[in-house]
Amino acid sequence: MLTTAIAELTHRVSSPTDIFAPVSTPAQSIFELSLFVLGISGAIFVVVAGLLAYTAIRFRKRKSDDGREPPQVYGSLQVELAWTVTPVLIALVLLLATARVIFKIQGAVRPAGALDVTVIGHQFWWEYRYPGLEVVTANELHVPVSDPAHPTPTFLKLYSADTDPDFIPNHPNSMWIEPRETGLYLGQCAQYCGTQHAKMLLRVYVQSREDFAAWVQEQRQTVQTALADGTVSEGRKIFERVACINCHTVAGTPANGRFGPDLTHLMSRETIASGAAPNTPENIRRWIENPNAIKPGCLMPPMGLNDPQLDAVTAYLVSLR
Ligand code: HEC
Ligand SMILES: [Cu+2]
Repeated sequence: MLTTAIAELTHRVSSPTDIFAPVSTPAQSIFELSLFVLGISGAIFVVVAGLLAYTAIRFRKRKSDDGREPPQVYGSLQVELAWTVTPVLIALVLLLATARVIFKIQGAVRPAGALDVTVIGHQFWWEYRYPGLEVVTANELHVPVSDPAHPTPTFLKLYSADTDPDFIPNHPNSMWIEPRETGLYLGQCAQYCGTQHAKMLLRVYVQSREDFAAWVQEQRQTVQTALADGTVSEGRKIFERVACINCHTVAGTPANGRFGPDLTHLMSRETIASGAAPNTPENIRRWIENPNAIKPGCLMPPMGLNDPQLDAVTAYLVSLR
């Protein structure tokens, strides 16, 4: 009751990354737990701070004090038992409540409609691979909304492409989400991974089941580049000649690099470079000319293309829908 009221209230004024407005089942359980913990620690704070304030005022130094020390009390079994047993009991309650939520989330049964996504954290962008669906994309994760009658949660396997000391390389972590409201949700890289860590946004698009199916359909189509267009085919030639293909994949072409984002359906994304810039032809051109101008320290080098080459490569990339 109380938690829904608080969620309701904060939802109206929420930022896209508001921890007080959960819309996914595990997030809701964690939110309820955090309110419980906050409640208990808040009560302890009020009691302790209240006693402290009372004591400081009630027993303050007065003119009438005779300067004698108050009676000193050593080794009271009752007092010592009370201040040992009470905190132990409180800590035990918090521990059990937390363990319950952890086991509930980790032990969730996987319904038949669950979706799998492999998430790979690169410096400084996200790779998403949908193993069952043959879809690969970057930075913008699309998942279906889950309806409690036919749950379609998303199970994520998380890998790190680099050797982040907090992550064991090649040892996947896993988590699941079950969003109940469509919309765009923003996330932030949570492990400091280098210069461009701050510009490593992740965007989660929660879509209705039909919209998600349509998106998957689109992503599975092979690209039809308008090769009849002179500039586009010229751009493709340059793209395949100047090492872009060592780092980028465009399905159905010789480009099969995995170091940078998959560009097969580049134009289906709203942003480039992990949310660092809106995905417009001007920004793509600016990006290829000098990635560091948009994202200083990112791991794509400027490729030294001249103006006509930049125009041609941009025309080719813009044709990748
Ligand atoms: C050394 C590897 C490398 C080469 C060569 C390279 N790129 Fe990249 N590219 C990257 C990396 C890494 C990123 C991701 C940067 C980030 O977001 O931090 C990227 C990002 C991009 C993006 C943005 C994609 C998105 O969805 O965010 C475009 C477009 C792009 N590269 C085009 C090109 C073109 C065109 C060339 C050739 C002229 C090229 N790249 C050459 C590594 C490379
Ligand atoms: Cu980071």
